[in-house]
Amino acid sequence: MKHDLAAVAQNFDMRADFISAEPYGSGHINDTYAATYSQAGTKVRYIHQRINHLIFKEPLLLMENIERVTSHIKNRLIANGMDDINRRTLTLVPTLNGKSCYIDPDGNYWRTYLFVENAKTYDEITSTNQAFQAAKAFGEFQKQLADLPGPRLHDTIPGFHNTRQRFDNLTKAIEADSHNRAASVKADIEFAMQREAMVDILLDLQAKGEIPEIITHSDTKLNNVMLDDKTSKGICVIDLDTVMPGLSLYDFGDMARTAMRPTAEDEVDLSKVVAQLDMFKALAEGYLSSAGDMLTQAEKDHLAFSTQLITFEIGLRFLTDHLEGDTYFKTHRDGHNLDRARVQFKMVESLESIDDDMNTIVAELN
Ligand code: ADP
Ligand code: GN1
Ligand code: MG
Repeated sequence: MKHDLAAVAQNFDMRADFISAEPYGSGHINDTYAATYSQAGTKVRYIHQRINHLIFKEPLLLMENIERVTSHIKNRLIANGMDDINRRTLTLVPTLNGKSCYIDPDGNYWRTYLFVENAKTYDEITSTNQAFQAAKAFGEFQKQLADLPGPRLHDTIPGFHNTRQRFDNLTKAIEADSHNRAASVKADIEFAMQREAMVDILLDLQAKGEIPEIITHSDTKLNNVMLDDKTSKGICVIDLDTVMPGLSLYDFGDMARTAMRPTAEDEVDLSKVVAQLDMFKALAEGYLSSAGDMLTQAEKDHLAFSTQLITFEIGLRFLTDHLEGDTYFKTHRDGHNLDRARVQFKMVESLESIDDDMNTIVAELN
């Protein structure tokens, strides 16, 4: 293990005895550990997480966002008389001096959450009901935050979903070609270049005031929502580092990117990467069932398009990282980011081929 979790744990107000910890989950950004404790003789788990501060450059501002967001959701749940509150939103465990995170001697930022038990995240979708429930939960999350009081949330990564900027970053990486990889990915680059027009569409609509800025999760991949083991419902939206102002369609598109794909994100057999229309229908139904009344007509009209755009955007990001020498996303093999980029691009192609069907589904639901 890269870190001494027993030492980290001592800095939090655990009121329990540390037993062990192990790396947990398959996130690409932070270092996540599941730790087991003994609490008056009973075994309980917690999540300790090291925030990747090379990516999130202002961890304290990020934590301020998370504190505001989780306490707002908690208050709403209480006001609505909900049960099981500590499983319905992330709950931070404070440090011994009452802070939301602990900075270790090496300058790492650590936080601790209650472990959401009896629920799981899924890297790959297994049923249309999962798609419905995940989308409903992410829609509810947007709704819960629609009346967040106080100042605008911090942009934890400025321009995170600015698709024009993401496209331009790829262009710069191709020009710099710092790892001499551009020649070997000519076809992938060409695929991206042919689709440049796509990247300005939502930004232009936003500039014209046709789609509003709201608070979004901004990283709505399927494994960022925990589905309850018993009911299969989306019990808890997690990974709140990127909760910030954005467009509702970023969240919808990113859910579809992962839930319409029948394979892993890094599948190497691209013939298996085919967008699943039935999953799109379930996602649209789930999302509209919770967030539908917040959406403008222009947002509804672009639900199908957003799936292509965000899938394309993440493809651009993986390809850029491949060209830049894999400095952003965690990789586990050579060419990992390229494999991931190719899966996204194959999905874009597949989504383009069913665009009419997707728009028909949305029209029927409205
Ligand atoms: P990353 O930003 O690296 O993706 P996440 O916050 O998504 O990190 O955490 C990684 C994984 O850890 C999640 O996909 C989930 O399976 C698990 N996880 C995170 N927080 C909790 C929690 N509070 N309770 C249970 N599991 C969690
Ligand atoms: C990262 O943190 P994680 O693994 O849930 C990334 C997302 C990408 C995703 C691709 C902060 O999500 O934007 O869509 O990988 N998060 C960040 O799988 O960059
Ligand atoms: Mg995650």
